[in-house]
Order: sequence, then structure tokens, then C-alpha cells
Amino acid sequence: MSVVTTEKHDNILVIISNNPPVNALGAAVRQGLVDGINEALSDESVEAVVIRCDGRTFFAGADITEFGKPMKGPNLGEALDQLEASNKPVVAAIHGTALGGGCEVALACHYRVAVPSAKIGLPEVKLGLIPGAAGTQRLPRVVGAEAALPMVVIGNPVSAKKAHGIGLIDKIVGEDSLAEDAMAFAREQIGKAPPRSSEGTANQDGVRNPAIFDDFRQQSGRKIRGFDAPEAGIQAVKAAGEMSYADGVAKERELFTKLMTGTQAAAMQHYFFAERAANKIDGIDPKIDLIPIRKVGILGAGTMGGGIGMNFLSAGIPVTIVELKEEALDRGVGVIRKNYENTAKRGRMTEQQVEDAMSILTPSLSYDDLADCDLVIEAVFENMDVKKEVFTKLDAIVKQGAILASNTSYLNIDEIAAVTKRPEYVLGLHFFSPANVMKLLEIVRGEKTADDVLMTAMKLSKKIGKVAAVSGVCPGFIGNRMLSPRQEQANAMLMEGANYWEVDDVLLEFGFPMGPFQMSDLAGVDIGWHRDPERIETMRDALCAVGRWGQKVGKGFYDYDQARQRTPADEVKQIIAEFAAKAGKEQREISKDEIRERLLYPMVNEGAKILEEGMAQRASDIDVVWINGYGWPLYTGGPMFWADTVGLDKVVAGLEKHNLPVADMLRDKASKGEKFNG
Ligand code: 3H9
Repeated sequence: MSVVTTEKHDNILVIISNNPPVNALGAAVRQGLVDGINEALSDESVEAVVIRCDGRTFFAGADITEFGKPMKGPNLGEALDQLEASNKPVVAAIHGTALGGGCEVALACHYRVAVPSAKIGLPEVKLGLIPGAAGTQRLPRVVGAEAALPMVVIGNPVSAKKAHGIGLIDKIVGEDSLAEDAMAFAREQIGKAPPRSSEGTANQDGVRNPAIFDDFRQQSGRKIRGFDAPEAGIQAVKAAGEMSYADGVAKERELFTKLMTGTQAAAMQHYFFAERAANKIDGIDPKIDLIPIRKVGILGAGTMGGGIGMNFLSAGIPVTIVELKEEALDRGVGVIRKNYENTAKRGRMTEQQVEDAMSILTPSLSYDDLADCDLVIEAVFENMDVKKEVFTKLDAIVKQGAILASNTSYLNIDEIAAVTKRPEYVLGLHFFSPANVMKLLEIVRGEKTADDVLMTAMKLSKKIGKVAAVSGVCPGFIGNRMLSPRQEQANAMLMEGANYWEVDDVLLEFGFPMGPFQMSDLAGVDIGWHRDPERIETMRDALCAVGRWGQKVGKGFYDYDQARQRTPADEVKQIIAEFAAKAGKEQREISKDEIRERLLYPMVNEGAKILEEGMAQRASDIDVVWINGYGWPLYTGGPMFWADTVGLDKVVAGLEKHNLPVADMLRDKASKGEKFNG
């Protein structure tokens, strides 16, 4: 059966797309739309048209899998021009998500009705693109440039209510009566001149007040730094006010084509599929029966435990949080409440939602209260003996069939599991700090972890809004393991004459939010310090001994002012110079290129080792980890994709030039001209 069908209801022709899972606008759908419109125009008894979709959503955009391949069938832009030109009113009936090309279909229709739960948006920018079927030209003409800017440039969809408020949706209809309500609405429009988005005049707000474009650039500063598509989006929306519709469309096409052929779009589209691939676990049926998680236990109410707990509370899953001392428990619960209240103050939560979340939190001083939890996550002190003791205790108390997870960031999960009688129910859930904010969840698969346990954790991660990737058991798992060689090189370069701020700046320029020494200051230089100011073995010991514990005390590698602006510190330069003299390394100028290569190539090399050992299922999982957990710039696609774009032969040559080890897999792929991805 065709993916697009039509139904005649008296004088209304309903065009229905059914292209699971998300009604992407592939060639067959575009053809179906054109055929549907032609049918409506050629049938005199048809007086109005409704376009709707079956399944879970309205068109969720162009079919991304067609990108980069030769164009088949009608082009979306032309199909939509034909649709808009219809002299019979056309109504888009929206449910689910009308995204990208789907939003552009809706914009080309003369009217748009939507159910209350619908969302509408132009997320192309998240794929390194801008809308390419006149969305940047029609949207500002309907809602104004000011309202169009965030939609085109940031790309977050808006709710039906918001869309109605800005004039993007004409009517909100019944959640369960979209098909009928859309037809009734269409009937009311018969005989009226159809309003065409391309002829709208709302775009003049940007001409009257051109400052909105610069203001928007400034406000969005950090969010769009380094990305090409947002600036193209701003230019396209500006053009919508300044140019004729036809010229504006030509401008959009020019900008779109340039982005589409660039590396950023390829990288971001790689990431789109990488994130989804990471949800799939090789060899496990995605439909396997899951373990119901109705109640979660957290051991440890410190920063980590509290943050982890918030994820579940926010998702409506009751949490019992256990601490050993009353004071620590009260403090932990207080921090959770305060975090929620701050979120509410910023308008991202209602007071009621804060109370709802807090009402399903049970603080306790007794392990016994964890007995009926379906999943218990420990977030106690990072020490193997402590973890073993905790797991022995949990194993004895928590009901059979419940999952026991450790939040360890580098300890051996198999060793921890071995102290329990249920190693198949043990795994690692490595959250990143702040755990209620950071997107990444590394799910550590122990040697004996059962398939349903692993899949339950994977599905649960989606429910709590995390992006998950599976790692095998190895020191530091995927993320921290790759961080180690970078840190090693960063330290080594200081001994050879590089300035620490130069090292940080190279990573900032690459697109990281901060460099290794800034990161150290933020996390606390004193983390893991032995606290003996007399014992100075490392540079870190020396910094800690003079009270340079990091940002929290106003000084670490850098001095910080009130606004947390950093300046390199003479005291630190002195300490480094002394260590360098002791190390006896020849001091030299180190170029930015060398710094970048020595920081990043060893990470790629470690990634190759991780793949070689089967610790990650696929190279793209490594990209997912580094983009979501460590601020690797999305527009480069993650370390492994980036290495592909650099060229693996070049990475190998760089490692050799700097006398750094080369993993067999990397060398092998480079010699065969292969890539990690594809
Ligand atoms: C565009 O429109 C350009 C235009 O301006 C026109 C240019 C001329 N194509 O996310 P899920 C797959 S650019 C192909 O897990 P959810 C996805 O890979 C596009 N495939 O579901 C997955 O496959 P699998 C602008 C797509 O319920 C499956 O569908 N649009 C597409 O969590 C289920 O996806 C966007 O950027 C697609 N467009 O979320 C929207 N979309 O099962 C992108 C999804 O094999 N999509 N798939 O892993 C989304 O944001 C989410 O998929 C959506 C559903 C919110 C729709």
C-alpha cells in the first residue's frame, strides 16, 4: 500500500501519510503529497483539503537517511509551493511533532490546527542545517522575525499553546478528535480566499527594529559558539524581512546548500544516529521483558547521591535515600529541595512540581528501608573495600530480583559484583556531576550482568532524560579512560615548556567549554589530595600545600576574581618552573598544533584500544560519551568521528611524530584507508 492515501469525506479530501516510525518526508511521501494535491485540484467536487498523518506523529521532518544521496522524486520545496498555490483551502492537522520539513509542510498549508499535546519546531540547526524548504522565509512572515529567530536558530520545538500564541497555529482542537475537528475547520474555510504564508507581513518587525538580530546573537552567545548553522539561520530570517519572497528562498537555498556540504552537518547527523544507536545493545532483543522499576534506593545523600535521586524524583519514581548520619541526611535532602526551588525560580518548574517531587522522597538512616526497592544505586566513597562492604550489606537486605548498581567512576564492577549472591543483577550506573544536569549515563556491563538487567537500565535512562552508552569493565570505563592520556600529555607539556593557559586555550578554541587546568580548578585541585602540606611529590601537591585548591577558594591553577574570571598566577608559574627544572626536560616553545595533537590524538588512540578490547560496542558510542559527558564539541561529531575527518593516517603520523603509542586497530585502519565510522 502507498505510504500516502486519500479519503474523500463529502467535499473534503483528506490526504493521509502513514510512513512509520515518524512520517519522515522521504521520496514516496513527497510524491504522495503532490499526487494528493493534484487529485484535490482536479476533482471539482473537492472544496477543501486536510493533510494529516497516521501513527505517532505528524511529519517529523525530511528523511535524514536520504541526505547526501542523489535526490529522488519531487523536491520538497517545489511540492510545498504547489500546495500553497492551491485555490482550495488546505489545513494541516497536527499531532505528535511537526518538525523541520514537517513544520514547513504545515507552514505551506493555509491553516494549521493541532491537538494540545502537539509540538512544532524547526530543529534543522541541531543537524547542522537550516530549514531548506522555505521554512526560514514562511515562518517570519507568519509569526514575525523575533518569534521566528529562536525557532530557527536554537531549534527547540514549541508547544501547541505557544504556537497558537504566536499565530503559528490557528486553532487548538480536541486531543482525541483531530481528524473530525480538522475537517470541520476546513469546511468553515470554504469560499474564503486562502491566506498564504509566503504573502504574510509579520516579517516587517525585523525591518522596523533591526537590533533584534544582534541582540539575539548576543543572548545566544554561548549556546551557538563554534556552530555554523545558527548564524546562517539568523541571516536567513533577516533576509525574510529584507528581500522578496523569491529572493529570500534563493538565499535560504544558498545557505542551506553550503551547510549541507560542510563537515559540521555531517558530524551532527552522525551524532543524531549515534545517540539512537547507543540505545541498542548488540545481541540483546530490544523487546526483552524488562524489570519494573517502581521504587529506587540511593545510598549516600552527598552531591552525587542527591543529584542521582533527583533524576528519578523528576520522572515521578519514588526514591528512598539513605545516609548514616542524621546531619548528612538532612543536609542532602535540603540541597535537593533547594535545587528544585532554584529551578522553579527560573520558571522551569512549578511550585506544585517541586512539592510533587519532594513528596515521593523518603529520607532514611537505615539500610533496611531499601529492602523493597527495585533498583538501589550506591554513591558512597570511591574505595573498593568500602564498596564491597556496602554491596555485601545491600545483597543481604534488598529483595531478590532487584538490581544493585554502583556509581563508581573507575572501580571494577566484576569485583564488586563478586561479593554478592546475585552478580547477574549488578551493574555500574556512572552518572556525571552535577548528576541532575549532565546528560550522560555510562552503563557498565559486568561480566555476569544479565541481559534484562542491562536493557532495564537502558530504558530507564531514557525515562529519566539521560543519554546512555554501554561500557565494558575497564579502569575509568570509556570516558575517564580516555581522559587519562589527555591529562598525561597536558602535564607532560607543562614540563617541556608549554604554559598551562595555552594548553587550556587550545581546547577552548577547539570547542571544549574548558581546558584540563580549568577543569581541575572547577572540580577542586584538592580532590584526592593526601592533605599533608609537607609531602610534595606532584605539582598538584605543591598547589594544594599553598592553599590553591581551586575555584571554590578563589585560586587554583588560576586566580579568580568575583566574576570567576581567570588570570594565570605567578605563584603557579613559579611552582611549575621548579618542577620542570627538577624533571630536567629541555624547555621549548610548543606550538598550538602540537598541543592540540598531543592532547587529542592519544584520546583517539585510547578509543581505538577500547574498541579493540570490546569495551565499547561501536565507535559512535564513544562519541556519545564524550559529547554528553565531557563537552567534546558536537559540531565535530565526537573524538572518533573527528579522527575520521582528520584522516586516520594523519592521526597515526601525528602520534609517531610525538613518540606516542599507536594502537594496532588504529594503525590497521589507517593503513587500509578505513574509518571508525562507516
Ligand atoms: C529537515 O527536515 C530539512 C528540511 O528543512 C527540508 C530540507 C529540504 N529521518 O528519535 P526516535 C528515526 S531535517 C529519518 O528514537 P522518539 C530514528 O533514527 C529533519 N529517520 O523516536 C529512529 O530510528 P531507529 C528535521 C528518522 O519518539 C526512529 O526514527 N527533523 C527521522 O524518541 C525513532 O526515532 C528532525 O530533526 C528523520 N527525520 O522521537 C527531527 N527522525 O528506531 C528528528 C527519526 O532505527 N527526529 N528517525 O533508531 C526527532 O527529533 C525524533 O525522532 C522525534 C521522535 C521527536 C520525531
